[in-house]
Amino acid sequence: MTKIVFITGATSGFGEACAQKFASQGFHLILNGRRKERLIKIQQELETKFGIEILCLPFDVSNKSAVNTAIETIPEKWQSIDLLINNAGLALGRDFFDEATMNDWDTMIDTNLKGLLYVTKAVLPFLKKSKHPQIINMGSVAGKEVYEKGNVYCASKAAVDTISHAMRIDLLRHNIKVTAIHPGAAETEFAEVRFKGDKETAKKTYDGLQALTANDIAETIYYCSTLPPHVCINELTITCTQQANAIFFNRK
Ligand code: NDP
Ligand code: 8X3
Repeated sequence: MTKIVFITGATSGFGEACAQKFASQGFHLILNGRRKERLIKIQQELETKFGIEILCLPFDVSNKSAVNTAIETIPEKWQSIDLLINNAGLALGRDFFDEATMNDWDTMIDTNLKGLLYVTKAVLPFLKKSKHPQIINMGSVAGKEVYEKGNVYCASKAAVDTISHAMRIDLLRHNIKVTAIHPGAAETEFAEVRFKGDKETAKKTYDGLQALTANDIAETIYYCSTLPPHVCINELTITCTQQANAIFFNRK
């Protein structure tokens, strides 16, 4: 088989855009997300359009045994994974530290950090067999600067930043590239999830901004993963022109 890319959180936003981009370039895909029906729809669309093959692996990345079972039982022909994109993640709530809920905190830490660790650990035995293995972790500008009411989401993404550096160092001896991508505001389902279905509040996130799109991120990830074998982008921060970092915006 040609190259295989494993994408977590592929049912919408950055993950789905990456699936589109890599499929259009002839890669085979393993797609994860909890919403199985969306995965199947994407699979049917991309297999028909681009003549590539897709394996759907619907599981919750924060469920350690579900992660291990799904990945350990990947059919042999799908085991030669070259690129893992750890993208699944979310923010839940935008509340002061003293007013935020413990459940939201647990879900963010379990998904954004522990989920990334579980998936990576399970996929690594396959990645190590690739000639040119790479892991791309989805961080955020929220992991670079803390903003008001960002508390645990920011902390979870700061942890992704740190663990990406750690992986780069510890996996160096296996010649595995590790790249952390830190995007600023991008218009996906992210804000709607954060504000728990409140579309009006979600929309305000992007008021007066020409925000990044999911395609901007997919193009960037594709670039980072198709460089010559001796070149590794260790981390990359990307924002729209109207955003300087997690705090400073020039909204019109
Ligand atoms: P979306 O909400 O559009 O996509 C999130 C994806 O993650 C979905 O496919 C969702 O699938 C999946 N996901 C969430 N929880 C789980 C879980 N427990 N197990 C498996 N999959 C899960 O948001 P984005 O595309 O914007 O977000 C993708 C990543 O980018 C996240 O890590 C986010 O923190 C990060 N990010 C987003 C930014 C933005 O402004 N949009 C900026 C910086 C970083 P399903 O619900 O089907 O499980
Ligand atoms: C998503 C970007 O600024 O909303 O990670 O936290 S932000």
